[in-house]
Amino acid sequence: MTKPSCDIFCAVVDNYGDIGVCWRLARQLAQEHGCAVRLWVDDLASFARLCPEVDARLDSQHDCGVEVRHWRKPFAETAPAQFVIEAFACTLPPEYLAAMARLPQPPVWVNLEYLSAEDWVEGCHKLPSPHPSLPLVKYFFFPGFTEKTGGLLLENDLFARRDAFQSSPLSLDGRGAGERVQDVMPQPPPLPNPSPARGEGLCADETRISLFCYKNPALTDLLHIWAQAAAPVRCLMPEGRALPQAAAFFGKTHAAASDVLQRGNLTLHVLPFVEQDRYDELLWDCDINFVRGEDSFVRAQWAAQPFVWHIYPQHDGVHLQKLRAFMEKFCDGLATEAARALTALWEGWNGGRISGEMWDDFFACRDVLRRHGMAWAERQAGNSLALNLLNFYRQSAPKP
Ligand code: TRH
Repeated sequence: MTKPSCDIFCAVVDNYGDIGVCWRLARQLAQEHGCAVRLWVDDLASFARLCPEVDARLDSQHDCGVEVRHWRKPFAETAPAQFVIEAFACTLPPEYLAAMARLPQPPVWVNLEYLSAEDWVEGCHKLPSPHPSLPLVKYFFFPGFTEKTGGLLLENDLFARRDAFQSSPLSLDGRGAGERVQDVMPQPPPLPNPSPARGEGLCADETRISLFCYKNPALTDLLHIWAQAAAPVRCLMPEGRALPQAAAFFGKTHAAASDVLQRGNLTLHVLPFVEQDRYDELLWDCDINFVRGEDSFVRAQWAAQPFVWHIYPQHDGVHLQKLRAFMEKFCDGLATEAARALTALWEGWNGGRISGEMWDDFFACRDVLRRHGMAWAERQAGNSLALNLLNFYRQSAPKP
């Protein structure tokens, strides 16, 4: 099998989705497919939040089999790789493009697009776009949820790790899964004794929910609903832009990692931003996950617990079309009542207003949603984005 050298270019626009996706892809191409991967990132400080091994001061370093390079302007002279992946139309450095064009056999060049469940994606996947002045062709590569798209990023061993994590009530060192996740917090949180591991101890009827979202007027509604819930709700919320709003609900002007806030039946733990693999564990350990953007949204699907998606908001409202396109695909084959409940809550959450009824209906369907989510994850797992990219390279590269 050909194992091309590969350059991935990532510009961090805002948030963590761009680098989150690129880092995941880079690791997979290197570790699972044996490619020599260079990942060019313009903002190493943001990268270091989800990969603490990254030293933001270094121009070049190696992590997880990937050569991480600081993408500086102007761009130092560099021999292009055989396979060039421009992430999310970040625009390659002109010096690098010129070097590509000078090669007798230019690299295979794709633009990795944002994920969307909309139908038009199938028609645009792999379309060529000739460069206006250089002898180069770029291809659009669309991740997606159908066989005619590029698929999704999924590590080979992820389901095995997830299942082992979820099925072992106690790890080798004798701690429950719940406690392992609590490790992400800098200090042990004041959890009720004995261990809060799922189904054990005092909190057998507690619902554990991770909450990763953008600023959202519906957040206050949601916290109210949980505070008044009949059974305890333990919410795990990473630090971020939505946190001040959550803090205000508890009468605080400020909250930070390791704070524990309490109101009614709701306990909210503020988590630090953790590295990517730990974030997966958090999703596996929760009964319900609120996720956002692109990468955490996909990870929640692999976690296969009921989840609520806060889509990245766009000014012109096109995100709502994307939201509905996904809901339509995801709800295919789901029992009518559960599909209705999911649609109502997701619409409300993304529309900035939710009611207790929306939450109760969704919550009541959680077992159906879990089974459906598991089947959905199994189906989607068959279409690997990393593998599809490599196959595209193999088909497109000049034959020796
Ligand atoms: O950070 P995001 O809002 O990123 C967004 C979206 O990708 C959006 O589509 C894009 O247009 C915009 O950026 C520019 O959400 P996302 O995609 O879920 O990325 C978050 C990443 O952070 C993901 O890889 C998971 C990771 N993460 C951690 O590693 N640790 C954590 O503690 C948390 C909460 C997330």
